[in-house]
Amino acid sequence: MALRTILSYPDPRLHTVARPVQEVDARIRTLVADMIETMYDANGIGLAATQIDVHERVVVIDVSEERNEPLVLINPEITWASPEKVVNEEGCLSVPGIYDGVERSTAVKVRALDAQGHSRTIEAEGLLAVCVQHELDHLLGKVFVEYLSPLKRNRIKTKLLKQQRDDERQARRRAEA
Ligand code: GNR
Ligand code: NI
Repeated sequence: MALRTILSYPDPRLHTVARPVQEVDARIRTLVADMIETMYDANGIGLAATQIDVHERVVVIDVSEERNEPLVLINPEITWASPEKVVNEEGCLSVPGIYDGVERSTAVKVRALDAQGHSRTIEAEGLLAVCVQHELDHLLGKVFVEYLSPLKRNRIKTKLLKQQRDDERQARRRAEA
């Protein structure tokens, strides 16, 4: 298994639309294992393949307290979304340090393949429903900040670009020392 690098907003690759997985084979199972490892390492509750620059419809999620119940969703599709919606505070591993409210359905049903390639249906509510919708957006090239006002989004963009420049400068200084 291996850790993969998570892309940071406003990286344009985060807006790539993922294509469906053709076959759940050894390559996909390696991808899934790496994604689970990367998600746990980053203390996230979910990760979409898009975030590690792999543009296939693969998502991993773990909303359990003990972080030992990984959920694998391959070619996920939302088959039902509740008309009832609620605003939740969201964050994203690709938008570090930024949290803001996003309106989502309170419950969804999802059909997806698991890591064995078996089709299954999941009924999600609460944090799992939020996370499923957040991850499926990533597969469509959508980051949660796109639900915010252009003013907020531009402030976030500027802040993260500055942070990335500062981080790179620091890394260079350390390399020279
Ligand atoms: O770790 C994460 N936490 C989170 C909190 C509220 C709403 C959505 C999320 S998903 C995020 C991990 C991530 O960026 N997945 O794409
Ligand atoms: Ni995210």
